Amino acid sequence: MDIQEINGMLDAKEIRVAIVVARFNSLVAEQLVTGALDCLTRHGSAEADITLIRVPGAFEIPFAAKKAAEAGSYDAVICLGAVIRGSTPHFDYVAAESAKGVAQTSLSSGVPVINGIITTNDIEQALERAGTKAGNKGWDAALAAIEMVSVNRQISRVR
Ligand code: INI
Repeated sequence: MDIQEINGMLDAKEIRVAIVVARFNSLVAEQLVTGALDCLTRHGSAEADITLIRVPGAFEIPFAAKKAAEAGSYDAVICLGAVIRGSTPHFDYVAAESAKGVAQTSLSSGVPVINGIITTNDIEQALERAGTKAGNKGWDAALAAIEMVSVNRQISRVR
C-alpha cells in the first residue's frame, strides 16, 4: 500500500486570483497589495489573471470575498487589510468579524480564501508587517494562496 502525500506546489501560472483589499488604513493596506502582487507575478501569475477588489474597510472584506469565491471565476481569494487598535474603539469587533467572515467564506465556498488582514496594536506594528522589519504579510498571504490552490487541485484528484 503506497501512501499518497499532497504538498502544494508554488507555481502561480494558470491561477486566477481575486485580491480583496480594504481602503481603511490605506497607507498600510496598499503595501500589502504591493507585496501580494510581487509574490504572485514572481511565481508566474499573469497580470490578466489577477482582479483587485477594493472595499471600504476590513468589515466589508468577507462580503466581497464571498461573492468572488462563489462567482466560480477564481481559484483563490486573498483578503488584505489593516485593523489597528489605536484607530477605533470598535477594533475588537472589526478584527474578530473580519477574521471569522474570511474563515467561514473559505469553508462554505470550497475556494481557498486567505486571511492577510493584519491586526496590530499600533501603526508602527502595522508598518513593520507591511514591507519593513517583519516582512510583508501581503506577500505571505499570496504565497499561501498559491500553495492552497495546488493543494486543493490535488485533493480533488485523489481517488
Ligand atoms: N476598518 C479597517 O479596515 N481597519 C480598521 O482599523 C478599522 N477601524 O479601526 O475602525 C476599520 N473600520 C471600518 C470598518 O471596517 C467598516 O468599514 C465600517 O465599520 C463600515 O462598516
